[in-house]
Amino acid sequence: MALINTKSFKNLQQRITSSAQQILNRSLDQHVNLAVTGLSQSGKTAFITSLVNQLVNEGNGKPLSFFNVVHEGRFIAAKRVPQNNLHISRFDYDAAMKNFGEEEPIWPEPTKTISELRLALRYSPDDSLLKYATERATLYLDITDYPGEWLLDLPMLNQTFEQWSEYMGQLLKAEPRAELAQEFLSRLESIDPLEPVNEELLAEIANDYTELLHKFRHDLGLSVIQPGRFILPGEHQGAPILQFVPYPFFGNIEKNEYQSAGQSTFIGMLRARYLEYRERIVREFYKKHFVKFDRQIILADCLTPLNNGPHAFQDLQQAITLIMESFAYGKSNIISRLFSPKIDKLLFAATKADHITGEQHSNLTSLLERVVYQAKKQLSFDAITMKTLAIASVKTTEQGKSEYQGKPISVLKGKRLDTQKMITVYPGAVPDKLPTQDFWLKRGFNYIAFKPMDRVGEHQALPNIRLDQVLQFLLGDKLK
Ligand SMILES: Nc1nc2c(ncn2[C@@H]2O[C@H](COP(=O)(O)OP(=O)(O)OP(=O)(O)O)[C@@H](O)[C@H]2O)c(=O)[nH]1
Ligand SMILES: [Mg+2]
Repeated sequence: MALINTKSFKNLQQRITSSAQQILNRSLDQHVNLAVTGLSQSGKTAFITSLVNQLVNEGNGKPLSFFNVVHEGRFIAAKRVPQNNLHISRFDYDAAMKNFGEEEPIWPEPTKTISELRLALRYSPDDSLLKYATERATLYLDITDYPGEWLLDLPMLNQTFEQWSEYMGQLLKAEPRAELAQEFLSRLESIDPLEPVNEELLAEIANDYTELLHKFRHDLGLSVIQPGRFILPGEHQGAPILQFVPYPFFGNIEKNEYQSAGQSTFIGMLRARYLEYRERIVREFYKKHFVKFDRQIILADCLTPLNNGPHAFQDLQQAITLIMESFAYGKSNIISRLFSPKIDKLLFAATKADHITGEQHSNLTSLLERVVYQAKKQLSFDAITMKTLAIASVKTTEQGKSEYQGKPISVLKGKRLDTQKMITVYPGAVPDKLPTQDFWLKRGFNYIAFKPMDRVGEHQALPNIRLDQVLQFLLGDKLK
């Protein structure tokens, strides 16, 4: 029998303990895929930048009081680590922070496609079982930024070209779109659908339609834009897969003529491209990205549509209903039938809450809740926890008191985005329910856009409203 001396036995014992510890640590490492979305300009880039900034600086200056792992002193550190998916663009945190660090801070540039960033969060587990097993654990957090417009396309997976065209036709022929769409629709109707397809004409018509969608979004402030990739094409810019349009004149063709029309005809080519778009772009996004998300935050700017009037606000409501179909995991819902998504927590955040005074925040939250509630009534949401918050990723205003007609009122002080001048204003009240006609007639509000006030360095935390509550809802249970 071989004898082991005491020293080498102790060494062996230490080695076994430390590798057991390593195995345990490894098995304790967790991973969360957090997806951030919202329509263009809803505040995605500002949000992700601020969220990462709060974590790497631990809310420096203004502690993250509602984020338990920090509040309880168990948070060790967060750092950026190389992302997993090398084929996806990197979220440009440094560029955004550089903007906030300029002498005259500016907002980050608009972004047009999907991007990703990975953080490693080190913390001490609180759970009694884990606490004795290891002193530290790591949560890997993958954050994905993608345009909310891409989710507007989900219903297309369930629609034939005819059905989709009919739905688009209803939108295009009704106000507020009808006036702008008139010329496009007349040109489209003048084309014989069974004539041989002319690629150049098709590209032109698709271009007209894309321009129209941009006008709906930017001139009228509308939100329901389909196909979503037409205004945010990502890597498909200029590709023929984006060159088709809805054809809302099926009354002009015999059913059997349409069915037998081949790809060499105008209508046949529209149908073929629609199907290609549906399968290659819409379905691919859900299969490749969406099914991997664990948690989702949907950002909604409710204030700009309120400024833009009743049509814009109703359109935002409709867009949110369409977006929510992607999270309706009841058995009969399209998303559950086609994919197996695993998102278990969904946060709706009304952004830019620093554009209104503090006592209006609860109204903004209730307003968004009402919008979401409309969609909830129509769909079934099993096994998904939802919450609604009013937030500001980067707080740009200070609140003060003033007097109006002998009564004290709250006011905001900040630098206007357009004139860059300091102003003190009362922007008005936010409705706590879906706005009535009376609300629109009175128009007692004007929400003004502000620019970031003070420069914020790389190692400072960006001022914000309720990002600690966002973190607690989305990650709190993973950091116990
Ligand atoms: N006051 C204030 N304005 C904000 C805040 N977040 C975003 N904004 C404003 O909203 C604009 C759009 O913000 P982004 O973060 O770029 O929005 P986005 O959703 O990434 O926009 P796209 O990349 O174009 O889709 C900014 O340029 C700001 O003017 C905020 O927390 N407070
Ligand atoms: Mg962006």
